[in-house]
Amino acid sequence: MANSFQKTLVILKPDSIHRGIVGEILDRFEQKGIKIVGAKMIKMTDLLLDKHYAQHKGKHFLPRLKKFMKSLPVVLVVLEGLDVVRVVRNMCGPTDGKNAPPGTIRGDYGMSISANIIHSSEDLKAAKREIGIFFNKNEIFSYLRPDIHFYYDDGEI
Ligand code: 3AN
Repeated sequence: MANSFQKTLVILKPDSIHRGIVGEILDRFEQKGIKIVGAKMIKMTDLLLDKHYAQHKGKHFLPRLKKFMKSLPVVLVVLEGLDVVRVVRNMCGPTDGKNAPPGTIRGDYGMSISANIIHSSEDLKAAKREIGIFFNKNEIFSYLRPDIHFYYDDGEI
């Protein structure tokens, strides 16, 4: 596999669980040719959220966001693909569902800035950091999807 294949973290937030759209959202990634290489459901804790949202420390919305993120379990998924950090960010859309274009996950499913369905890592550095918060190395898998050749150009894989 080429070195430019990356991993990113998505978190399906409590509103995804409440609304029963976890499967639909994961289906979008699979249909795009992105591989699921790690997955688990957990209940968030203050410790995990303080690490994950370290860059938002002191922001006015953080206490409410943390309360929301602890309100139900979340589903954590590690995705793998070529340039996948950027591709997944684009698929999720801008933070506020009201401004997110149709066709993006936030644009298609939500109207909120705080309950906005899904988190995805902002860049490669964040992806590595965030995956390390939630996953041990032995919880991330390497396998071949036999259909992968249909999704990429020659020479990319
Ligand atoms: P994104 O998830 O689009 O990268 P960030 O990293 O700026 O957005 O914010 C992290 C999370 O904090 C968002 N997903 C959203 O749930 C929440 N958030 C961000 N800005 C606001 C805001 N102004 N009001 C309420 N919640 C916010």
